[in-house]
Amino acid sequence: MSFLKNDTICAIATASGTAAVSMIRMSGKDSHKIALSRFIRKKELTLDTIVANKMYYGEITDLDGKIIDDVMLTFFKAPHSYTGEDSAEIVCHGSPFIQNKILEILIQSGARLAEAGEYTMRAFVNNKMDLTQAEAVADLISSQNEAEHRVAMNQLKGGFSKELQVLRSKLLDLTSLMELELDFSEEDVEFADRTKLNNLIEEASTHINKLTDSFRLGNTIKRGTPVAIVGDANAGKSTLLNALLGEERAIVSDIAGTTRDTIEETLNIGGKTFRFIDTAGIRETEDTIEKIGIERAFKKISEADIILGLLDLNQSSDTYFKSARFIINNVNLLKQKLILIFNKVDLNNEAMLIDTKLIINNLRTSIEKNIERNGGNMIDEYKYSVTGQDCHDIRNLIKYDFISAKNDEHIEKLKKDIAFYGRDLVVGENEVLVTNLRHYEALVKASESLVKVKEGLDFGISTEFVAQDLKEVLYYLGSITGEISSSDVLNSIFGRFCIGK
Ligand SMILES: Nc1nc2c(ncn2[C@@H]2O[C@H](COP(=O)(O)OP(=O)(O)OP(=O)(O)O)[C@@H](O)[C@H]2O)c(=O)[nH]1
Ligand SMILES: [Mg+2]
Repeated sequence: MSFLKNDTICAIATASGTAAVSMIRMSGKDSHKIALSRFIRKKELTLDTIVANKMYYGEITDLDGKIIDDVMLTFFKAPHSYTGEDSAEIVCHGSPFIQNKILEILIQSGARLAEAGEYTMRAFVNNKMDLTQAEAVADLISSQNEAEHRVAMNQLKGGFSKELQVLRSKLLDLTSLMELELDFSEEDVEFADRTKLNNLIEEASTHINKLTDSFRLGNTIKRGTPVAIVGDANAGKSTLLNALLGEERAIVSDIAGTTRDTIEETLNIGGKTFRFIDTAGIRETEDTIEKIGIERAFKKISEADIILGLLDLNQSSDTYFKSARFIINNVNLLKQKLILIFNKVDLNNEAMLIDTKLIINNLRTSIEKNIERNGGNMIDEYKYSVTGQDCHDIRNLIKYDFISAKNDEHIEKLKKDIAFYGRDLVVGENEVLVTNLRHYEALVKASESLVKVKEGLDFGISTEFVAQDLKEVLYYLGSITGEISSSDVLNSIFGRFCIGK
């Protein structure tokens, strides 16, 4: 897609198919002329008599003068339009034939079919919106629930851009303080007020961290609560994913190491959206590809809100308790929810009768250590509550389930536990959340550069170098709003839009 073209583009803006009415839009310097050339109404209309933002009723004709449809035509004058250019919108009857015919007529009269996202891209190029707002348009179109809609709307209204502006102005203060020092460096004076500098850095980094932290919730809203399915090879993880989804999504086999890459699927349980991630079984291996899969599994564990730790009852109890402890050692019980699932009850008649004392004895030390390690209070007595089928500890840190993934046994009960741990996603009126991976990554990079700035100052490194790191921070922030952007980035963003938007 070219970012400098100023020819006239056209597209059907409404969904494809038959509808009561449809809208065809045109944008670019010739859009008024082209629309007028095929439009007839009782009182003649010319380029000079057009009134912007007013709907005109009339007829559209083809190049031979044959009437195609009764339409409503609206003209917008630059810069007061979505794209910032002269543009026109034709509302016609929603037959696919009419829509396509009108489009064809516009193309025959000199317009060109728009590429995906080209309207919004033009809006961006003409400074009608920044990149975060342009991306919010795509989010808004695809939003499926209230929280998603709210976040996209806040972003579209410039909430996120404003946050970034505040951050930017803090950093610019910082830069000017430092540049002052650079100007005087010849005279070997330390001009800038170090306390003030440090305070500004502190403020900026708190601000950036607040935004990166919001990505966890933001991403959950956009893609569902992440639930990682982990455990030993052959524990039945892929079988469980299939059982949860009710379809044969992942490959299941009795060969250990079947799943190598992670598989993700979204599922709605009790009105909440979850994103299940099937991972490679964790085991010692020399296989390079499997190793990469296992590393990914660990990464997915750290990113998940809920962890389903799958234990294989077909193994000795020493083995599955060892696995359980291993899983506990790799999660943060104060931030993440863990469901330990004893699988393959069909092979183990005693399974449902596993003595809760046995579980406590085997896991208590690991659980207490986990809580301590993550800065929580020790629980004096790690107590269980077992009521009928429901087994969990009194603080609800871990729930326990006994299932047969293969035979679909007790899956509903497990789903209930998952739903229990799922968060209600509520977003405040003007709350700004980072939902976009591109923004998140840029913020993380900005934050890393800011750490370098701080270290540089602490270690008394020449201001010149520190200023360079500071420029990097500004660069990454600028890349979010699009002040600094490459055509590759822009193409990948706008390419994801539909045609007509
Ligand atoms: N009897 C019984 N077999 C099961 C159950 N769940 C899974 N299996 C079997 O266990 C074997 C391994 O299942 P998978 O789902 O591929 O296990 P996995 O954990 O995904 O294995 P990897 O991808 O290799 O890590 C298969 O032969 C399954 O049929 C169960 O509840 N009962
Ligand atoms: Mg598998």
